[in-house]
Amino acid sequence: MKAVYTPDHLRHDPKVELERSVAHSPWEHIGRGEIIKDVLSADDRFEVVAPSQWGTDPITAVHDPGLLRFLDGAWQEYQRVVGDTREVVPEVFQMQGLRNKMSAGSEPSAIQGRLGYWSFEITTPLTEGTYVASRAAVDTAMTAMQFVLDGERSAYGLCRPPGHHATTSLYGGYCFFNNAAVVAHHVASTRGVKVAVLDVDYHHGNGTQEIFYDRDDVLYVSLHGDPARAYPYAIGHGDETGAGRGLGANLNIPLPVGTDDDAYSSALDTALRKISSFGAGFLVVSLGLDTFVTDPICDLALTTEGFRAHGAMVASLGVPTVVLQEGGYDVPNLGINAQSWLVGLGA
Ligand code: Q9C
Ligand code: ZN
Repeated sequence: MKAVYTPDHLRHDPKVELERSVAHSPWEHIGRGEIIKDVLSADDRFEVVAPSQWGTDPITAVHDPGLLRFLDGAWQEYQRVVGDTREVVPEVFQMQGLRNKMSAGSEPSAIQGRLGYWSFEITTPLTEGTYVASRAAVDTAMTAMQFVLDGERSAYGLCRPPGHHATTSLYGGYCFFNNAAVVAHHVASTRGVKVAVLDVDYHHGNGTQEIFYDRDDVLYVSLHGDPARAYPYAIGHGDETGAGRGLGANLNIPLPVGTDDDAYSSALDTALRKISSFGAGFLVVSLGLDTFVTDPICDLALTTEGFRAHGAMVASLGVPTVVLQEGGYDVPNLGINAQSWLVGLGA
C-alpha cells in the first residue's frame, strides 16, 4: 500500500498545551507522525512516498478563504504585534451571545481578536510552521486520494496535523484544515460519484459533519465517544441526521465508556450497512487510533488485533478507499496500531 508522508509535518511543533486547566506537553506532537512513518517504512507491505502539491483551491472549496488567509501569517503577525511567543493561542472567542439582539459580528482587525474569530477552543496552538504543515497535510491527503482514483484499491495519507474538527470557518481540536472533507468534496464534485466519510476517531468529527450536513452527495458516518461526556461536547448526538437535501446523509453512533472490540464491531457493522445502502462509490476513512485501550485522553477499549479486524470489515465493502490519519495519543503503540488497521484493510 502507498503511504504518503512528508517531514513538513515537523513544522507544526507545539511544546505546550493548555488542557484540563493545566499547561503540559502536548498530546498532539511531532513524535506521532514519526512513529507511524518508522513502523510503515520497516514493513515491505508499505511504500512510503512524498506528496505532490495541490495549491489552495481544494482547501477554499470547503473552507472560508478567510480562514486560510488568517492561518497564513497569523503566528508571524502575533510576533510583530504582541511579542515573542513560541505558541500562539486565543484569549477571547467571538461567541454569538456577546452580540445578542445585534447583527452577526465581523472579523476584528487586531490579531488578538482574529484568533478568537477563527477558532473555537484553546488546546490547538499555532506555531511558526503550522500553516506550512497544515498545507502539507492537505497535499498528503490529496496525493493519497489520487493513487486511489488512479486505480489503487486503497492508499494511506499520514496527515499531521489532523483535520476532522476543523469546520468551514473554525480551527480547533488539533486541526486546521479538514483533510478528509477536502478530499471527499474533491471526489464528489469532480467525479460525480457519491462519497462516504467513515470517521472512526474517538472524537466526533464535528467539522466534517458541519461541512456536509446539508448535502446529499457526501455521507458522514461517525463512531465516537458520546458527546454527553466526550469532546467536542456540543455535537455528535444520534439525533443529528442531516438537514435539507442532506437529511438522512449523516449518521452518528455514540459509544459508551469501555466499548471493546466486539461491541465496536457491531456498531461498525451498522455504519458499513449505511454506507452500502447510500451507494458510495468512494470512501474516505478518518482513522483515529485514540479508541485504543490505553489512549491517555480517551476511554474506549479497542486492541491492536481489533484494529486489524475493523480494517478487514471496511475492506469487505469493496469500495475504493483512502485512509487519512486523525488522532491517536498512545504514541508508543500508534505505529503498530496504524499498521494493524491498514494490514486488515489489505496493505
Ligand atoms: N480533556 C483529535 O483526536 N482535547 N483531536 C480534549 C480532554 C482536545 C482531539 C480535552 C481533543 C482533540 C484529532
Ligand atoms: Zn480524536
